Amino acid sequence: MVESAYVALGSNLEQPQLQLQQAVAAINDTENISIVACSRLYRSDPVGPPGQPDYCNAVVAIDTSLEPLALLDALQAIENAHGRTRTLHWGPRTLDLDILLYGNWTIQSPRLTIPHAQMQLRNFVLCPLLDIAPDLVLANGQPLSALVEKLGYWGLSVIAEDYPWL
Ligand code: ROI
Repeated sequence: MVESAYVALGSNLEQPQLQLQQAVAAINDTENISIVACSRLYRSDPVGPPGQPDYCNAVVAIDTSLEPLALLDALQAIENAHGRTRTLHWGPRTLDLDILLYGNWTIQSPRLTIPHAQMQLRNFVLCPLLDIAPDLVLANGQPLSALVEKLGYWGLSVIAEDYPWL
């Protein structure tokens, strides 16, 4: 059974744009995952502790036959390969890969919450998501476009319309 899912990418260390380009390629190279669409690439003001570098953010749509926890394992393996360590809460990171949506599934487990718990509050997630899912309606019945209108593009700028995967 193939599901469509959305994955958010974020990085603010060690050449963030390159991290994201390599991550998209790594996701697509993973068995049982293929990239269907990529958002534009954004620079974003950091949310969280001050004094961190700006972030690079994007969202990709994937098709996958992996179950949610297997997908999480695969994405965490890519994060780890990019030198991700989990230290400071909301601190800087080389690569963050978050599952936003997995089909129409709702999951509340210790390792995974779907839809992603904070996605509705974060324009650095919703604005790229809107690029590739303009007609998406969230589980609570709110159209994504209305949420983006409410949050705005504050603190965000587009740095690439499209980009080669590396
Ligand atoms: N801030 C921005 N702008 N982009 C992110 O991807 C991001 N990720 C995080 C925290 C630390 C909350 N801040 C962020 O995990």
